[in-house]
Amino acid sequence: MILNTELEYKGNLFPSKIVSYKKDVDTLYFTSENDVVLQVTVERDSVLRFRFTTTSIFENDFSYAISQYASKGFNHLEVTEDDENYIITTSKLICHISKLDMRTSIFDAKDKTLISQDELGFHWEESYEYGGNIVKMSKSTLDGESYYGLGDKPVHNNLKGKRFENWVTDSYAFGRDTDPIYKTIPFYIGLHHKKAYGIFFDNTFRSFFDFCHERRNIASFWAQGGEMNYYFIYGPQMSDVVSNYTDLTGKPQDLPPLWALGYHQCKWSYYPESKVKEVAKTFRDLKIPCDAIYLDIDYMEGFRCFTWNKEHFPNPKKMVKELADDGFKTIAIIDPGIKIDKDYSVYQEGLEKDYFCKRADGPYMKGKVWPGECYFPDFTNPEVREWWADLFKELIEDIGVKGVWNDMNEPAVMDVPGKTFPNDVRHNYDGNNCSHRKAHNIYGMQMARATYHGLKKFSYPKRPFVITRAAYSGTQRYSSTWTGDNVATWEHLSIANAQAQRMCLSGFSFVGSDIGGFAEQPNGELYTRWIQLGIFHPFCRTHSSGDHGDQEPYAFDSNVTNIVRKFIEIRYQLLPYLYTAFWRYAKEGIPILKSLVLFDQEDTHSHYRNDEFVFGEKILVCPILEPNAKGRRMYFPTGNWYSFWNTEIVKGGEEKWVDADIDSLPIYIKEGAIIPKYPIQQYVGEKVIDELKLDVYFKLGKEKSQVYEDAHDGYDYKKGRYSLRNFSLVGKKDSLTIQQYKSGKFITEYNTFEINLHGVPFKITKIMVDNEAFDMNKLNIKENKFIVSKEFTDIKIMS
Ligand code: MIG
Repeated sequence: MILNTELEYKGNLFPSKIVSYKKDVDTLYFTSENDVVLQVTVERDSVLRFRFTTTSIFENDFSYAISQYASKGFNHLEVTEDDENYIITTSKLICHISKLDMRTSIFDAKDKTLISQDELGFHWEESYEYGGNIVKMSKSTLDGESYYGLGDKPVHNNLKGKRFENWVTDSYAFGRDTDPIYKTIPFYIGLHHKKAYGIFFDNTFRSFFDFCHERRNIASFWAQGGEMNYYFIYGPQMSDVVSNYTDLTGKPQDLPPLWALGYHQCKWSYYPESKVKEVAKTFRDLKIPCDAIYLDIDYMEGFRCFTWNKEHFPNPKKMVKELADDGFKTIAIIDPGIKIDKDYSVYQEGLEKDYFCKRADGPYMKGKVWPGECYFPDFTNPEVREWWADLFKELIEDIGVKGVWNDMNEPAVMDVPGKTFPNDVRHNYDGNNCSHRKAHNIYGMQMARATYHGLKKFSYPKRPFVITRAAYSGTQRYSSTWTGDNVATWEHLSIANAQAQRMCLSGFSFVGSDIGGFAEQPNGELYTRWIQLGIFHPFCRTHSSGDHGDQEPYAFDSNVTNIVRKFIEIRYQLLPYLYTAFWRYAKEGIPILKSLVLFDQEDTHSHYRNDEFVFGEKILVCPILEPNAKGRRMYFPTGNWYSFWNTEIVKGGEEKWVDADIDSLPIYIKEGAIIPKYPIQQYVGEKVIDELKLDVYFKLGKEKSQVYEDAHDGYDYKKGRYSLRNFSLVGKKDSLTIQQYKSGKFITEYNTFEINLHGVPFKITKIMVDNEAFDMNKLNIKENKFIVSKEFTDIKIMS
């Protein structure tokens, strides 16, 4: 027997001195004496990619995360050298690469300050067990540096002092600090001296991040295989870091249909058909707005995907149609496990076509999930993805289901250690055959991708809607997501708040939690507080496990129902505002929720704030996270903020007590904002929008607002059929001017705006609309309201 202890115990290895350097347009190659090659690609002036090999040859360059639409190109690139370093200069960055050991330092090109510096830099350990390397990177923490990001980690906003693992995991009833959980988003943001940068470690193996946990002034990351391959993304604004990361890994490829931003009702499970209809009817009877209802696993025949239990759902097409007639979109769950059953066509086909995952030596990957023993499609095979997409034909095109919910796609396997596939399972990985060690973290993402393509194809000309539990960086291109199996506790309400903010900071804004908690049962108060937060999450759905009782807005007492209704109504009124925020996210990668640190990184108070966030551009929200609260203390960012409820003005830059009894929530509007509102509807499209309300909040000074609209579904908006209104507001002591500049070819149904002025500090005596005097008899003086044509370009309100 050969005991290769020499190989096993070599320990950390490092690049030695650089012996050659080569430049190929935007890519530079540095080779060390011991055959390490560092490849630096200038993606943009503010984005550099670093890639290392230790064998002088790189692997095939393939990534599921990077979007084909990622922006490329830079204004300036210059490579120079001095005695110690190669020096790469772009218009935004200066990067030093040490000739001695390949360690890098990155500086702001403008003011030459240090942004990021390798400590040990790249190093590796050979993997005795699997071959290849455990690849590692360590960087020095700079003075006062904080860390953010990493997807769905259920922890405090600021990651400093903690260590994390990335391995997509089914985590029923996870808790604060449980790690890892459902998602792998190996992207973090560093912030120091008011400057932010990001690092995206695009490696799908099990990976780790340590932020000053192991060693006090060191941030490090490593993975159990693959390449050291990371992107450095400079701000200095954090919002630019996030938008550049999102540009790199992709924005949603389509806007969601507007109904998907409405309220969704879910349960494990609503069945039979009569139950589904009863729930839908109760919503309508009680006038609680709702756009979508979900069918969890029990709609299927023995949990076989793409089948129906005919006893409980004798005529799914009819049911789906009747629900649709009442404004409900039906969403159905589809899991990855395909039941081993020789009479089941999906199983037969998968077998015949050789589409199921196999173990290293050839047998199928067999695992137990809800249907019993299953095989699992290899979604990393492009042919399998196409097949999978086509399986949706009947469900979507014929039956009329409007959205698909992908669950258990970590992939989750029951009753086995690790709760997932063993490491040796083989994957196609788009022609880069590999084991599950490499494919695990992207398996769920590729399932969501295939599902998305199916929906896109069969929903046409409508837009697809997909929701997934598992995700890797880039999944936001295809799908929305939820935070998995949480619990009905106050602590989980605060976790949901942190997770939604963190996901938004991590490029994935279409996110929400199971409102009220999935496991266990909330009391009316907790449910109410959760709805109050949930209406401000981009994805807004109540979901719970059936074992724990009812969890509809009407399942508590009538007081709860009334408050919950009031808040869901607020969401429906704010739909044009949320849709505009979504459009900005899809276009520019600007997160829909902004943690205070992202909203105002200059203000160091914001660096450790957890609870408050800005919804869209102008609405500050602070959830109530404790029982029996009559209010709470919250931090107001700099500037003046109007109470949403009574337009009282609060001066920011400090922490203050705010009242918020059970029927209220701290919601504040940034001064100068123009907030668009639709009427309350029971579902999107219930009413013709015959007027757009604009809530205008006076400010001494200037402020810009936008309203984006289109047909709310379909693809015409991609051909220019959208309506974008840019408003600019200028307030002075004795006047207020609002100007509108409109672009896009879409013609909104309404012809007028109802303008509601808030906080105007003078008595209005005269209004000019496009240089003509407005009939003052038409001004509602008590409420400072009036109606104008939607075509106006200039309104001047005077004392
Ligand atoms: O093993 O489909 O997170 O939302 O209701 C549980 C049943 C499987 C887990 C999901 C949850 C869903 C449930 N699923």
